[in-house]
Amino acid sequence: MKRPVPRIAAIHDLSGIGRVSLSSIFPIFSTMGIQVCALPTAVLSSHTQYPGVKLLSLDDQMIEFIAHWKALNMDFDAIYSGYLGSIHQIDIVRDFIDDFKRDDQLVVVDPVMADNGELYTTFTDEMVIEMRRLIEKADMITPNLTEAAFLLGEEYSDIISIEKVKQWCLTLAEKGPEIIIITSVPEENGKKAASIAYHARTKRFWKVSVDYLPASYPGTGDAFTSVLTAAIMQGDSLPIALDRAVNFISLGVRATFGHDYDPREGIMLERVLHTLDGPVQSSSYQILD
Ligand code: PXL
Repeated sequence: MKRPVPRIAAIHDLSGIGRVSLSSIFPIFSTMGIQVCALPTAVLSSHTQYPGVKLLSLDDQMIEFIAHWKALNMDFDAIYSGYLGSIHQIDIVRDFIDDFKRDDQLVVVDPVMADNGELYTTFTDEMVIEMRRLIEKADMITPNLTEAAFLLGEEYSDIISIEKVKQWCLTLAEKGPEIIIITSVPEENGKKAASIAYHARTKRFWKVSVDYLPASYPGTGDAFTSVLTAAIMQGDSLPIALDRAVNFISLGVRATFGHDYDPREGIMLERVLHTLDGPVQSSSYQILD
């Protein structure tokens, strides 16, 4: 029988400072009526864009926690992985997906590893190669433009045509995932930022664009994929879920921008979370041919 409250296994880090990973995943999924079961990959004093970060990677504990979940016969309506604390964890997550796989389940891999053309400080070229193996297991992946370039071994440039992004989506879909979403695609000389979605079964592309604001907040990718995934779990179509996710982030950036504030803390989620408590209000997606 269908659960009254659907449940997702979230394989992400817990960072004490800065709204990334589990700190934003919990409030977003809870507001959207979905229970989060957290499998922490690492505990950090802050996310990695602060200097002097202290990181505890939880490889051994993950293996023990997963064994406990198996003994409890846990099952999940969706699985969602993000920031991983070590290269070894990529194999742990691959095995987790195999062990907990169900036919009617959504497996989301956000290949968190890079932004603005550069790998995050804790990531190496070897992890990029392993991440290419992890996305094969996913139904849906949500790389930003930089991560898509790393996954494909392509050169990153912040000037890229929509045609080329569509081609990247097709190549990524050949690796296994049915849904590819590439975010942070600059348009109109950087005046707009687009997110492109491709659904391999129906061979359709969608795009949602918003005005670009000159600010960058860590964790927006985690919040984006959380809203997108929760909306799909609630029954939204892919383009409507994309629309909700893009517009939620845009609202969060606008609510934050203009405050005298350290951008490393992330968007002020608490000021906009309530807008997620209800069905879609407006929509602006375009179908690409
Ligand atoms: O949202 C990306 C992210 C997640 N987790 C940690 C990070 C970052 C980005 O900097 O450092 C620990």
